[in-house]
Formats: sequence, structure tokens, C-alpha cells
Amino acid sequence: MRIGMIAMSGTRAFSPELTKLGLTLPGFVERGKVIASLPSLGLLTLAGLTPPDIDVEYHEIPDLDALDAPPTGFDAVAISSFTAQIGQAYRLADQYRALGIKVILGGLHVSALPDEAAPHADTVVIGEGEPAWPSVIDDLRRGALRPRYDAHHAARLEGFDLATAPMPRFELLDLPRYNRLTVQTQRGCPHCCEFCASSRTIAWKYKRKPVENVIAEIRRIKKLWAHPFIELADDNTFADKAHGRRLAQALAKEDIRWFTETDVSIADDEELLRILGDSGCAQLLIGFESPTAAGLDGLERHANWKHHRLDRYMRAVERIQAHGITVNGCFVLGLDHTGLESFDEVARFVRESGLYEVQITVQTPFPGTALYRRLGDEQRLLYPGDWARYTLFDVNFTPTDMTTAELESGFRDLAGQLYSARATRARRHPFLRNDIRRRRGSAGHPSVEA
Ligand code: B12
Repeated sequence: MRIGMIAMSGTRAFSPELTKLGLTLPGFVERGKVIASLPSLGLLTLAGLTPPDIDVEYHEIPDLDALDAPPTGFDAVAISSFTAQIGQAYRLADQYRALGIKVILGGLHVSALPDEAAPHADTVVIGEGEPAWPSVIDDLRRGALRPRYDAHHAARLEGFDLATAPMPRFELLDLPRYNRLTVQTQRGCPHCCEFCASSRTIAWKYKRKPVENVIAEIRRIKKLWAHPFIELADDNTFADKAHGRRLAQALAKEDIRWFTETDVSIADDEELLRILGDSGCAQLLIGFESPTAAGLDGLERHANWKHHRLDRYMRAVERIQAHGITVNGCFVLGLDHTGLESFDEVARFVRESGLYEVQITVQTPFPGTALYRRLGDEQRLLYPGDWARYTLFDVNFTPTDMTTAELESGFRDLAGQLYSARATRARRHPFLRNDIRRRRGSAGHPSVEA
């Protein structure tokens, strides 16, 4: 039996103006090139759970319309896609089914809207893939695939334990095509931000992978690629400080460069920052979301956590970067109760904080999120179902304190300002002169931009 693992792997913006702008702004182009070559860790993980007598091939489709013919010769295909490319994933699924190839669909979008996906698939997997995959394979072999496998249900009963997570099959990749590989050290997040569309939407309980397993994955990668750059595909790597310290200590011994996402509370833990400073950590991506109380109020739904942290934002950037770790600060435009002033407020925070890097996105109500449900109830979704617009850069809802057109043009202008060659150089200049490079040099790590 032969299974094709097909990753819909494009990065995109729907609006032609945004695409054009993205292609011309130096800061944007650089990050775009880096992330555009990440593989699907979800599919590599499922490949790792597939019995060895089944042939598995891994393929990526960045744009179905640019492809003459999809890869074929399989008994079944497992297709993974996020929201923005799901329309292409459904079209591809229809093509495979027309050829008599069984189609298995799963992932974040399909888990949120299984009824939408079902007409395009022989089977739909809801939730984390690992608990469902062995039954999918057994049933596939017997020619008795069920229309649906609900891992949400299974996870609620038994709870999928990351200590039992399989080794992803990195060896399926055509490695020279990638500039970094991903490893997941945990799933979910203890916070509950209204817009969060990451693995929290399928892993309701925050859970960590044992550090030994993470290191085993990194060593497997190092067998294939001596000095890899690793991106941790986590929602919030250092939410649990004790686990985070153990992880950072272990990573420090691996002589790798790495990047991850976490929350601002990492700045409270001097000990952890010290370990990170010498661990090969190139950059931390932190969701500040907004530099104002109006933007943050109510955004984290458990304890209004981000709102309470606002007065420590500036100091946090300074403390983290003082340890030789650059910060990529993320801001969301179009949050409720923020108006035209928000564009300047973000620009000012970026300037005054000394952030090395910045990422701006438009608030996006991805299906499966609390934001999607609320904006739906408030009749504020502009293009429900038109998923190609769900890119984080295109506006899909009616904002509260400006018009849709104002959000679109304000976002474009802010991107133009922040990612111009001049602004990008100005942000990076202090780090080129100062200690970040020196520290890296003395730690013996190769110099790779995050
Ligand atoms: C790596 C990554 C990418 C890579 C993706 C490589 C790939 N093909 O998977 C690249 C750079 C290409 C990418 C692109 C984009 N990304 Co991205 N990306 C991530 C990131 C950082 C990690 C994802 C990851 O590896 N998770 C770990 C794996 C193990 O989890 P998983 O994929 O969910 O898989 C599990 C289950 O979902 C399930 N599963 C998944 N697929 C399948 C398939 C089958 C058949 C089965 C049975 C099960 C199954 O089993 C897996 C194991 O449990 C996340 C943020 C984060 N911190 O998580 C954002 C994230 C996934 N990206 C996001 C977005 C918005 C985008 C872009 C739209 C950005 C843009 N404007 O271009 C594009 C969209 C691409 C598309 N195809 O639609 C959003 C997705 C929200 C959503 N619901 O769509 C996220 C959550 C970030 C965010 N800000 O919210 N991204």
C-alpha cells in the first residue's frame, strides 16, 4: 500500500495590493523567504505513526493552480491544509477521488468545520491526528474507512499524551529545499486569547512533550543535517517556566540555532533568560497584540492576562534583548475598540521599545475560534466561507472603531513604514554593532538571521 502525504504549503495574501507590497518590502520579503519553506510537521508526524510496510511519500503543493498535475500513484492521500488554502485542498481532494484514490482530510480547519470538508473526502479526522491515525490505517487496509474519526472525543476520554508522540519522519523531506525544520515541544497554551487559531483549537489541555523526546527529535534531524536551524512549532514554549528551563538547558547542549514563540512573562525569569542567552536561541516571537489598554482589554479570556501585563511591555523587550536574544514583537490591527490612532501607537511602540523585529497582522476570525463565533453572532463577518481571504493580512470583518477601508489602508501604510529598508535597517543597527553578534560569535554558533 502507498500513501501520499500532501501538504498545502503556500503563504499568501488575497488582496493584489498586499501581495505587491509584500513582494517589495525588504523586511517582509526576508521573513517570507524564511517561513515559506517550512514542512508540514503534522504530516511528518503521521508518517512516523504509519507501519513500515506501507510506502509513504511526502509532497508539498504551494499553489494547485501552478501545478500541471498532482503527484499520483497512491492508494490513499492524507491532505493537510490551514484555512487560507482549504479551497485548493478540497479541489485537489475531488481530483484524487475522481481517480479512485481514497482521500483523508484533517488539520485545524477541517477539525473546525468537518461538515464542510466531508463532501470532499472519504474520511475526515477531527482534532489531533495521532489518536485517530492507527484506526484510520487499519480501516483503510480492510477497505472499511469510516466517514469520520473524532479524536476530540477520544482525547477527552483518554487524553493524548505527548510522551507517546511518534518520531516525525524528517527523512521523507528533500532537505536542501528547507532553511529550517520544525519540532514541537508542547501543544496548546494556558492562556485563552479570543483570536487564537493555533493548536489550542484542537488540544484543549495545555501539554508538554518530555524534554528527552524533544532532544531525540533534534538529534534525528542532526543525523540528516549537521547544523540545523530549528523552529519550535509551539503556541507558547515558555509558559511553564520550570519545564522551559529544563528545555533551554538541554537545547543549549545541542549546538543548534533555534527560534520560538512565547509570551511576555519570560522577561520575569532572569535565570531562564540567562540560559537562553547561551542556548543558540536566535529570536523569540512574542504576541504583544496591542500597545494600548483599549486593544488588550478582554482579549485574553481567562484572566485578562495581556491587559494586566501592558505596563511591563517596554521593560520586557529591554530585558530579553539585553540577554542577546532578539525579540520579534507581534501586533494585531483592527482589534475591537481600537481606531485610527492604533496604527501610530504600534509604530511608536516599535520605535521606542527598540524591538529588533516586528510582525503586524489583521485580526482574523479563523473558524474554530471564539472570535469567529462572536463576530458571527454580531453579524460582523464579511466573507464567511471565502477562506482564501483568511490570510492574517486581509480584512474579513467589520471593525468597531474604523471602517473596513480605513483598516485596510491603515494596515498597508503601517506595513510600508515598518518594513521599509530604512526602518528595517534602523531596527537592526544597534544589534549589528553591539553584543548580540558578539555573544553569538563567542558561543561558536553560525550567524544566521532569524
Ligand atoms: C509551520 C507553520 C506554517 C507552514 C506550514 C507548513 C505546513 N504545510 O504545515 C507555512 C510557512 C507554509 C505556513 C503557512 C501559512 N500559515 Co502557518 N503556521 C505554522 C505554525 C508556526 C506551526 C504549525 C505546525 O507545524 N504545528 C504542529 C503540527 C504537529 O500540528 P498540525 O499541523 O495542526 O497537525 C496536527 C493536527 O492538526 C492533525 N493534522 C494536520 N493535518 C492533518 C491531515 C490529516 C489527513 C490528518 C488525519 C490529521 C492532520 O494531526 C497533526 C498531529 O496532531 C503555526 C503556528 C503555531 N505555533 O502552531 C502557524 C499557523 C498554522 N499558520 C497560520 C496561517 C494563517 C498561515 C498562512 C495563511 C499565512 C499566510 N498569510 O500565508 C499560511 C497558510 C498556508 C495554507 N496552506 O493554508 C495560522 C493558521 C490558522 C488557520 N486555522 O488557518 C497558524 C495557526 C498561526 C496563527 N497565527 O494563527 N504556516
